Amino acid sequence: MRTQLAEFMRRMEPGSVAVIPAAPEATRSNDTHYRYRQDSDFYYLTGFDEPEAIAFVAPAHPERKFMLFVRPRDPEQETWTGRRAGVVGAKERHGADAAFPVTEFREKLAELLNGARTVYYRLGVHPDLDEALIKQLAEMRTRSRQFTAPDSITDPGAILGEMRLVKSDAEIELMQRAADIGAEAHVLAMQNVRPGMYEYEIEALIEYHFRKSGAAAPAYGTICGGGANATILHYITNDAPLRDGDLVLVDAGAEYQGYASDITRTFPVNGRFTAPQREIYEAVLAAQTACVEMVKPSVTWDDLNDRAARMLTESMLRLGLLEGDVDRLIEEKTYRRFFMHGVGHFLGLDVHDAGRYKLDGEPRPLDPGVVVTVEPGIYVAEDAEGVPDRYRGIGVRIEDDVLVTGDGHRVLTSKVPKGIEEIEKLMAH
Ligand SMILES: [Mn+2]
Repeated sequence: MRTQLAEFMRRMEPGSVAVIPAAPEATRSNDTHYRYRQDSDFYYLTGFDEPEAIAFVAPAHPERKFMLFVRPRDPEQETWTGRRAGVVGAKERHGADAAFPVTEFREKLAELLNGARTVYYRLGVHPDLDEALIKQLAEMRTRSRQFTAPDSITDPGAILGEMRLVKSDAEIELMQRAADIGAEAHVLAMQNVRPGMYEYEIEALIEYHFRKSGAAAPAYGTICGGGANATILHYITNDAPLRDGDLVLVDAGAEYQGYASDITRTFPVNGRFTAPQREIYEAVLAAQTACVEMVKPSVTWDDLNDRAARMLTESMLRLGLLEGDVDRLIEEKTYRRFFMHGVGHFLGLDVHDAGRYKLDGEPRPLDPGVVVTVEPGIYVAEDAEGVPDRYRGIGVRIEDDVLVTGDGHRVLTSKVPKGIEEIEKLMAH
């Protein structure tokens, strides 16, 4: 049995069962679908990558602790849409104690739930299954001489989130690979960008490297914003020409065997930073480097956010973007005019990964095995009022992926440079 599944069973309440469905296929338009992406919790527990599957987990059952309901083998369908493991494959290759066609799930549901005190199931994601489960529970309660219905439906996210948050050595290896592929792609972008190219050419170059390296896909929509487009946080249109004298902000990461990297670099289209670009860049780099250096066990998100906010506010004052008293500007979060997002997030199977940012309302200390992004930025809109002209339309973000280790941290994305001299040197060749 997969270690993740065994650990999940260990953490489930006594006398409970779990229903964990696969992600549905997503329609792109009419009868075409997006490339299939498995639900992260389902994938984490089962490693099974097909749609229309349901895992049923029953730790107290003597033989059938892990059941998979799957699409059955169907030679005609498989000719159209691809190979299926089927019920035999689910048992032989995916470790299920028992497997059935997914069409039999609902008729078996009463028998499966009978006697369990709690059923772990995430409501609100699969409306059809929500309805089937709730109806089944109601029916079992009316037939109480025959069935004992579970008392509660509990979200499995609390258990799974905490498990997913702390990465095993095997997961860290996959994340390092995702980070390497991502970092190499950013290096390629720096080496190949030229004035007159379009943003989508950089996007294509990066995603070409992802796929060529065996990554399933970008882990999120690749952001490639030249000039003032860099000041739009989730700019993914990527259709403008890159101009001589502008910066380009690239936020792109690969998904490798389910795990994400998330990297941002900002560099000059022509290979040389201008003085105003350099001033903003140095301010962001100083905050980013300081925050990365802080990452170690017991540090909290509040510590990191406070440090970034203070350093960036001091720089904004020095550059004339803000005026006033530094403590007051921080307290009133005035810096949010130019730094409007948090300093980072958890990273893993999801780009914004599972796991709680606060525990009992208190800022959570980071634990060894957690992977975070550190990504401060400064964004000065083209039409920003009351700012020096020289900074208008400049957006800079620098983002690395950082593993918390036993006594400090390891930067997973160090293969791509971020110092001004290193970037200019790389781009000069
Ligand atoms: Mn990020």
